[in-house]
Amino acid sequence: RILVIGAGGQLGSELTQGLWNLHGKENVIATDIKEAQGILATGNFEILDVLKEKEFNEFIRKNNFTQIYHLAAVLSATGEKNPKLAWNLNMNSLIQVLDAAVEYKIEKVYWPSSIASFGPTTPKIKTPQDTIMDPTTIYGISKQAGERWCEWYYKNRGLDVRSLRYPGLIGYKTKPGGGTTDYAVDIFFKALTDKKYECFLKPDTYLPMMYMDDAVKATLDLMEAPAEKINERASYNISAMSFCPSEIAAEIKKHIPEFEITYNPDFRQAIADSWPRSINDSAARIDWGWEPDFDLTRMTKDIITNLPALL
Ligand code: VAH
Repeated sequence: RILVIGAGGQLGSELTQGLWNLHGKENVIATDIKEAQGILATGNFEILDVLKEKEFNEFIRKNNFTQIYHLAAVLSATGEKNPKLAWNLNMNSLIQVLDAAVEYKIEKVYWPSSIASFGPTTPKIKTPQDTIMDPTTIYGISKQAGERWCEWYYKNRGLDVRSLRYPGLIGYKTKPGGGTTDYAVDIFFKALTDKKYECFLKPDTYLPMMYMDDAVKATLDLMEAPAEKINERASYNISAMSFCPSEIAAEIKKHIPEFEITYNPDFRQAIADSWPRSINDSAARIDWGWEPDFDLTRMTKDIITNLPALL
């Protein structure tokens, strides 16, 4: 039985569906702090607040889970406005999940890290798997610290916990979730409804990105790989493409010629400028066969084709 914490979020809602396909709907319990929306409501769903330690541990004890996917977090931009909330949710909930996983002998745990673990002095082009990490956001600090906690629990408690440093994730099935890379999600909603978008980043702000379908595939491939193939127990670099706002706008204009983008950078520009431009994910490709399916052209076509039905 599989537990998903934070199933209602941008990644959670699509990863849950990937887990249904892989393990069967009846074997997945999706949870979040508020009622399920849309397709999530068609599966096993429960209200669960990971920060309520007693109830959480009781829930784990009585459900004999074999895997836990801990996705609940506050993202970078929101975290800068609520630093204490971000640290408490992102950090304390992870430690609690790791502890419960050891106590109740959970076979495998998944926890997402992020390119936000990197900072301004990290090499920006083809950022290496092992390199300087000086994150400048509370979210990034919680991801960098979380990676160290995961490695510690693997080495000192024998817990099979696995992690990916996601780039910006782009999915159209949920609204943007307070991330700095979420301009690349919002731009599609605005292109289809208003045919224009005011971007909060500069036109040439390159960031590593990945379509949600590839993020789900990577996560399931990582979790299904034999333990002996997993050589990174902090978190794996992973990416599919890098692009900037002017490039994704040009790609959208191929489908919606009258689409117009304007630029009005805000506090999120400094966050984006502290992150890598591109990622070296050769370790993931070598260790467990990572290979993305979607580039900017294919992703844009897929979203422009499928999003209208949801609007
Ligand atoms: C954010 N989407 O923008 C997340 C992600 C690399 C970015 O961590 O905060």
